Amino acid sequence: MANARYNAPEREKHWQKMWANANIFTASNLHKKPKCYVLEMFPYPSGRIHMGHVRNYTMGDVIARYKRAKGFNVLHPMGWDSFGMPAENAAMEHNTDPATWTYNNIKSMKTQLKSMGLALDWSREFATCDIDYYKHQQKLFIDLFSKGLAYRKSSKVNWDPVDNTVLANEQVIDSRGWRSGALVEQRELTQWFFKITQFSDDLLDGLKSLKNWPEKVCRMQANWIGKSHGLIIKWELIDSPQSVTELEVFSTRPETLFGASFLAIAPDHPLAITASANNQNLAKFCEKYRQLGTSIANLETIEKEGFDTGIKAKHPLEPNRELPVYVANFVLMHYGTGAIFGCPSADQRDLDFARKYDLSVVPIVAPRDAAPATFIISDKAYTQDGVMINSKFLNGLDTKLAFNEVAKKLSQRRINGTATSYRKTNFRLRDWGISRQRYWGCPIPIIYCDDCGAVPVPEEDLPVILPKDPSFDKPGNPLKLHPTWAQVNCPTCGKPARRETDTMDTFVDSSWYYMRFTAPHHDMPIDCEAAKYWLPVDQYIGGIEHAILHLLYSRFFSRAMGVTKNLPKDLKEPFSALLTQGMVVHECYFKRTTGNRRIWIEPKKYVSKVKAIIALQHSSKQASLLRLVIL
Ligand code: HQ5
Ligand code: ZN
Repeated sequence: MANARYNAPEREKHWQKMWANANIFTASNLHKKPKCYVLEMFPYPSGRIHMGHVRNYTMGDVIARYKRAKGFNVLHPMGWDSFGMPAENAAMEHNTDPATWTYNNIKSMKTQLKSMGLALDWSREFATCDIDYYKHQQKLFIDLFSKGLAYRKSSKVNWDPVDNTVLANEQVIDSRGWRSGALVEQRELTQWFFKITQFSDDLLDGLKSLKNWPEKVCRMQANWIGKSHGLIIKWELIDSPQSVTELEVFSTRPETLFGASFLAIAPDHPLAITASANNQNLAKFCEKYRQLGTSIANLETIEKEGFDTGIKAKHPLEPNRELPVYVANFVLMHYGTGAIFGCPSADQRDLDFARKYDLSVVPIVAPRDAAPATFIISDKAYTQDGVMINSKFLNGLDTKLAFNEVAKKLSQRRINGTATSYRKTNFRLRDWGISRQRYWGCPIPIIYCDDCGAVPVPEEDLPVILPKDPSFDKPGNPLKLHPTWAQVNCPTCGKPARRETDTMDTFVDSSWYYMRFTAPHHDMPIDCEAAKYWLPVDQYIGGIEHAILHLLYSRFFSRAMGVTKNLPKDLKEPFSALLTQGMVVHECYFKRTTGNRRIWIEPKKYVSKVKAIIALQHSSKQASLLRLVIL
């Protein structure tokens, strides 16, 4: 009946049933046809499918169907990124347990996705909180540990005092926890790290081969890795405490040396600590900024503060000039050597600092088309390349050339017979801290013994399973508070020992799920044959919000798993083509409750009241409601 209306609910159901019965979307690992692996970023099971998911998964569906029609053997799987804080918060709010909440959400979201009739191979479905998934992740962790790619160190972390957990720098917004809204503190904690920096160069080089990635994403990753070439320059100190006679400074722009007017060191630099010993005010200053901490992200915006240590440094190229040494809040200990020389005319941060503390500003680089004699710097530093001025033997040279000239000159310089400068490559990328003080994550399979130290759980004792009866009554990590879960005997000596109670960052779960889809029921994490057949993913689709972390962590995992031999070495790049759709967003509102926790308000509850809420926000002294626009 050509004129009958298409009865969508009925016909869709009919065809979905036909497809399911014929298993037409089930991919075979043994096929002569050329393969095509289409994947969209798998969802957090937050409760309901969002319009953003619909958009994302429709795009993949169109490609998967097209490729199938073109005769490809198509793999188009779906699963659930199901560990993480939302489940724990929901458990606390609604008095359920995270597993029940999560699996219920998965059930209803799966029904929603199914009703869309997506061409998905549901036989490969898994959730990262399935024991059968995370047990393999524990094996991967132990393999990484045995190769030195997972290690423990003490470090300063962002601590959210409301959610009682560590936050990544990216999760700190305006000094507050992204979820709780609480003011973040700095704490020193021993944590597990993945050694992503071992691959800094390779991760950067690999970007060149990603011809079908958006240029923007490659650029963002390159900036994140932040490779820079510079010079380490030793400065002789005068009036310095005790035996400290020199200070090593890293600079990517040593050609600006003649414009230097001060040196600055980080509040936790060893020299700052030594100098604090007999200077109480300095000690107080350092302590304040050690506590507050500074992440790379908010360097640009913080008010620059410094403290003059009274120590002086001899200019390496002008022995008669002495520069003051400050402790400054914008210098980071973990970047370069934790010490910089400030050249105000060529760096905005240094200029702000110099204006505040009345230090000299000498222009040393001028734009190529400027008249050097009249070129001045007022409130804006000239940070670009150009022609050297006021710089003795460098005058008239291009900045790039001047870099080499300075390097040459300094390399001839000696203090007490030793070289005083050398070239150095520096990276901005840091190792990946994966410890989270939370229940709903993959347990880190380590046992601490007083005699044997950190011992990996023997493979035959895996998996380390989460206890089924977590209590969220008290703040803190339910695994740590659990009466028996952590008690265990040392696998090496048999004495009573304790389990690691931290769990892994959920980004670990999503760093290898696309590999697991190639053989989701295999008894090892990866079936290398299946991986060789299906990988890399031919088309990956997901939100731009994952341009850096998830996509970089995945590229790290494929490399690290090559080292541990869990994956063939030549599968270094997991996604050969990438499409980053924008996210579907709208304004959303949070309510601040007692305990400073933020609670999301459902749109239907405020749509008619939006004006009132904004008004309340402006007038209320307690600012009980705040408005957030998620970009
Ligand atoms: C969108 C929205 C919401 C979502 N589980 C992670 C995740 O982002 C992905 C992992 C690989 C790390 C898009 C989003 C992403 C996909 C799944 N989305 N608009 N999960 N409002 O559930 O476009 O960009 O948040 O590609 O849906 O999103 S997720
Ligand atoms: Zn022991």
